[in-house]
Amino acid sequence: MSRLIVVSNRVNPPSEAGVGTSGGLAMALAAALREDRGIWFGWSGQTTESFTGQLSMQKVGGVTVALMDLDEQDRQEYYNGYANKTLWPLFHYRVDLAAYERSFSEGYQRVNVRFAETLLPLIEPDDLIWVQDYHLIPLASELRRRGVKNRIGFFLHIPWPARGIFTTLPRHEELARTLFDYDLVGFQTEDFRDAFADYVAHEGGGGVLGEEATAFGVTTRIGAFPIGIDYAEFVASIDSPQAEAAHARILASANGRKLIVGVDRLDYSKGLEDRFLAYEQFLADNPDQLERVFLLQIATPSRDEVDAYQDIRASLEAVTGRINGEYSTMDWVPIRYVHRSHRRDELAGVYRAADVGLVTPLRDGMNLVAKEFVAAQDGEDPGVLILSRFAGAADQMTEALIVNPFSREEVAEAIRQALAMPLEERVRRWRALSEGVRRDDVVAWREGFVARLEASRSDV
Ligand code: GDG
Repeated sequence: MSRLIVVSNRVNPPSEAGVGTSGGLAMALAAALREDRGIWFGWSGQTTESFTGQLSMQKVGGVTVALMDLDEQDRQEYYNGYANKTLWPLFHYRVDLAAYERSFSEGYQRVNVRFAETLLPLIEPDDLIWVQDYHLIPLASELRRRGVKNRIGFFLHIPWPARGIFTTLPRHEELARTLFDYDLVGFQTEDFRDAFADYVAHEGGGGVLGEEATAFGVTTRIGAFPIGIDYAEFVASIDSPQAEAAHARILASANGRKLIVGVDRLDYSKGLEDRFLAYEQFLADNPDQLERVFLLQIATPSRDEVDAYQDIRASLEAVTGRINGEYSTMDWVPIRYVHRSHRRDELAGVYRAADVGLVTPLRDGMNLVAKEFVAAQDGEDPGVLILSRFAGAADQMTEALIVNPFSREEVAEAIRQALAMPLEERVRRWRALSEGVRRDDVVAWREGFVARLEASRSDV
């Protein structure tokens, strides 16, 4: 079997002790890399005064990790710039927030060249190369330009937007063209794959036939590979002392009140402000529920060097303060807003304690929190998942209460319905959901993608 090289912007394999803090994606990729003596290559997260191109190789949790530093200008133009101020907002339909600055696209290109040149000496003829996410779309082109003939796959973790949105990107054809230097391009859902196919047909002078996409005179293979969580690891973490402690602490502080939980990176795509307003609507519509329920929102700090993230933080704090000011009583606060990161196993305990999981992003590639929430429930007395139709996860998780996150009325009504749902219906919905989350886990995702990539050379 070929060796696997995973390339991503940041590299975060689980450390020996790390079940508590590392993510499911890291766990699943690490397992593959350990099995196949692979390499995980990416940016260290550190910057130096000028770029050195030096590689630091280390073994972390049995995985060979190859890290390079970038320089400060790279961080500003590539990471904070093109990745997080141009592509992220655009691919999440926030054209109003997308910044088009020439220095950003130059920085993006420069860093992709740096990735290619630094990675090049590590590549052996039979390696499979798997590039992750929107930071590195042009990487295959830069590798091909340097003579790399290996099979290279790409997986987009975020949505592929509708054609009318993507075409607002200056020089969008150039970016789209670089995807055709991959042997396989994976999307989270059929919808995103179809949006890409639509773009290709209208803007690339090509079309899609089955799994083959042709545009700009080149053919590649495309497919939907919905990502999952590391189900086994996540379920096991519920029995950890940290999860049990978090669970007990919340139940004690809930004082018999029902718990609605949200866990998200503090990001405008996650729809937190709309969520809070919908919850306020629920309180206004259902006065009998006052003091009987509370919303715990964990908003993990994220990208705080970017203005839009500082703005969303300020406006959320204002909305929380206003709602709490209006509704709180001496011993009840309707929203507990926690702007802090937590251990992964603590989060498992938090989900487990909840009666309702409120997952209402305005746009999301997949949304793993929805899957974690389901995995963490007690099957005898499960909580109810409310899920945005604009999360990729809604495609698979049809037994959730699916809502339009832009409609306060609809989300407020779903909260009411979830809190009132009889045990039998909760169990029935949860069984269907948890079966899917267990089966379509992150290992299935990784194996499905890698197998398709291995096969791709011979048949395109
Ligand atoms: C992107 C796409 C796609 C959250 N707070 C803490 C913490 N988390 C963990 C959650 C979950 C993960 O982070 C978040 O994953 P999501 O899928 O919800 O969202 P993004 O970060 O936006 O991820 C998304 C994903 O890529 C995978 O393809 O699903 O659509 O946007 O696992 O539990 N983990 C720890 N501490 C925290 O405070 N340890």
